[in-house]
Amino acid sequence: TRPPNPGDRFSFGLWTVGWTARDMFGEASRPALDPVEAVHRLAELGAAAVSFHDDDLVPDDATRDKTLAAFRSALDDTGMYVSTATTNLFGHPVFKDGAFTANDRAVRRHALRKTLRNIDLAAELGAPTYVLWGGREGAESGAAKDVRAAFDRYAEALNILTAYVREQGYDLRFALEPKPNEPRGDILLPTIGHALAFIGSLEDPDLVGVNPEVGHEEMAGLNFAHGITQALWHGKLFHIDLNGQHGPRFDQDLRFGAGNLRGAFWTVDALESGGYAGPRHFDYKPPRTEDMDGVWATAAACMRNYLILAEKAAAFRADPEVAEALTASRVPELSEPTMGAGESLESLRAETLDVEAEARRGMAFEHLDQLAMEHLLGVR
Ligand code: 3MF
Ligand code: MG
Ligand code: MG
Ligand code: MG
Repeated sequence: TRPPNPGDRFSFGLWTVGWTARDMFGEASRPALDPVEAVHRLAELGAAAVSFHDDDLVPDDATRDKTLAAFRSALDDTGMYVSTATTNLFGHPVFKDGAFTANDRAVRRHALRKTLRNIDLAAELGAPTYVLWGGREGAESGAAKDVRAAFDRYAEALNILTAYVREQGYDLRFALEPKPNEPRGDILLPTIGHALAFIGSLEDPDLVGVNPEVGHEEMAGLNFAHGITQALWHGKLFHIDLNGQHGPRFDQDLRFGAGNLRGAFWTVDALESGGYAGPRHFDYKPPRTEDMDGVWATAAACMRNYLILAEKAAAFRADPEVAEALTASRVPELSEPTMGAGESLESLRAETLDVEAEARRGMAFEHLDQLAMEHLLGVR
């Protein structure tokens, strides 16, 4: 497999390689990482872009201008760009009951202020997408959140933000990132499907899409490749968070390809053959066991695993035996309209099907899946 290059459009959150590995039970196991160093190291590894939360890059007003100047030079020196920006609306305890849906109106207004400010920075830095992960928008108990009112406020916030972007003439779209739980017991917009339905009720739905994360859907036991394919079908896959997860448990944020490897194979297949044109963005956490060498090893591995899987998926799609197996499984037939041009309901009603004979016919999916497995295992 060839090394990654900027044409692959790989992107990393500053908070991924920069995670100091402080967790629920333990202190940080790694030192803080300067965003400038992150940009240089990721560029050397073949990445094209970075993304950031306001607080990852400019946590402190006193040093804001200096930090931004250094960050811009790092981008200029390396040719890296900013693929997305987002707001940290979860770290500070002021957001303990949420941001756009906090019960406390003053907190909601603070969250909007913080977001508007970072949208200006995102636009200045040329980010095409602004991600909104509502990590604290949720509850631990039933009566604590008036869920209908919360959706009113969530939509109100999105309507304000989309109107602002239109007014300013920014070339920026929003991507909502669903997650079922963690850090809240239950988070609003828990899955891709919930987010897509919500977007349909906004005032400016064209400006809003989704940023699904592998691990988040898999935490809910869902099929990620199916989820992103539905998002693509709706024209709503604006961005993606790639990582790894071992089934429904805490958010593991493993490097891409770790955890559910077969899911990763179908994810890459869905992206590569589904017309996704955005950045291949990694949102993962190098495990707490790793030192900085281990961090860079995981970053390189995310990209390498993607490229390996893209090769495997392409080989699977190009294999003549696979083409035969797909036909035997009648997969291409699903692309034919059920009612063809000129066919009437009358002709449909006039037809009969030998249901017993049809029912006896196998679908041969297992053979097809075995071919995929053998491509993935490298024996074909
Ligand atoms: C949490 C996440 C977030 C979001 C980020 C927005 C810290 O599980 O996935 O990462 O991705 O806030 O992009
Ligand atoms: Mg996540
Ligand atoms: Mg995660
Ligand atoms: Mg994420």
